[in-house]
Amino acid sequence: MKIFVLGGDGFCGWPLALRLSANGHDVVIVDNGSRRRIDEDLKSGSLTPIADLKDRVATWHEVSGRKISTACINLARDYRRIRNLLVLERPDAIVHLAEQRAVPYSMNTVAGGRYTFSNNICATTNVMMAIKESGIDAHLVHIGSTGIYGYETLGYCVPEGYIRAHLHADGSPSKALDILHPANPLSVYHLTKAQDQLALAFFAKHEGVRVTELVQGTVWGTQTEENVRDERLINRFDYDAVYGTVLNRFALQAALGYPLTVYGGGGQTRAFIHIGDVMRCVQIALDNPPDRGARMQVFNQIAETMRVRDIAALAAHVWPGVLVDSLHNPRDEPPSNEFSLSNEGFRSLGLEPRKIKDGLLAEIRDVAARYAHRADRSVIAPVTSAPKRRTVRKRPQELGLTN
Ligand code: USQ
Repeated sequence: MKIFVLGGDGFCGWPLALRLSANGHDVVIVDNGSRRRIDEDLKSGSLTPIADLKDRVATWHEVSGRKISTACINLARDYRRIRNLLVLERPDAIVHLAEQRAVPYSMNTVAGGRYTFSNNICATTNVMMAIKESGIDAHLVHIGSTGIYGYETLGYCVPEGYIRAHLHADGSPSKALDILHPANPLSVYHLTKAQDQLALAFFAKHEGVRVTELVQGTVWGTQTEENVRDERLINRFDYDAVYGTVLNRFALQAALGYPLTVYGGGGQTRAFIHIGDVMRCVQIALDNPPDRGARMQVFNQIAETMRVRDIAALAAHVWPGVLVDSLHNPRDEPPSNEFSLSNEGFRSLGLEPRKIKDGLLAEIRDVAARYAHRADRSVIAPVTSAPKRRTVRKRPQELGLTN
């Protein structure tokens, strides 16, 4: 297949481009370098030394003999360029990861929120408009977020995309309908993912675009089989308080002897998936497109759910002696919640996702230890406008972090 990877220079996009190329697909990366520019603005960066995109694809050609093409296009602004590229290249599938993906970036400043909103919404809409106008029949695979379901305890296992609703109005008989599961976003970033979902459903239903929505949990890990083939192919590893996701942050903090930054009591339950399983899920989705005219297909792309403090407990096993800081939570989120989601769709198609306990922590432990000397400690503590509260520093056992 010819496959476009939109956002192919990013944390999930780069290993995905390599995996698809290794699997024999003809890959085109479309990326405008925005993630690297945000690093410069935030004065932070990847723990691992990431080569620029030109060198990355040249290295891949050198080690694999396979070619990946690139195009620098701002999808939110350069509608004509993406449309013309679709007309020229006529891809069979498009994987869309070209969105600003950090919750704190979308919430810490008005500028960050406005950028996230306009960039994400316009990019997704432009891609769908361009598929429609170019007349191609590309399968669009979009990466969503489990955060659209909200972080309040729902009391049931969240199904994949649709929920059977029994609607009552003005005393008339109830009507059963399959509707998109209600969205309850808590950040501007998640708001864009919720709005994307509605737009994707619209284009599937009314314009015949074949759409798969992958509702993805927090991704952890760094390297895949392809990234390890040469150090110049290494994936990025974010550990700063804006872009670093919780498990990768804990790994680097432990490697530095920095206390783990558990926000609040750590009762927040989130969905997680290892980056290797993200690769598998996207390949499965590409192999199983919906029919033209079918409603948007939705998979929950998760392996498991865990509380933040249970993740800290696991880290304490891997890095004995690590301390934990129970910090005032810089985020506006419920202090604790239960969260259960179905991942039956991918399981029924053969995915057996790996769990955090399955020994995979060794990979991030090794990457964190190897590149710890490059870490900038000043970007680890969260930036918050909330009044300063006392940090409680404890041994994991004192926070009930044993398992
Ligand atoms: N947290 C800590 N300490 C830290 C960092 C985070 O306790 O040092 C907590 C946060 O308060 C939050 C949880 O860990 O409750 C997860 O935070 P995160 O930064 O690892 O992930 P999140 O902000 O939820 O966003 C990430 C990705 C985003 C993706 C999302 C999936 O950046 O692109 O959509 O995970 S989901 O979690 O389902 O929203």
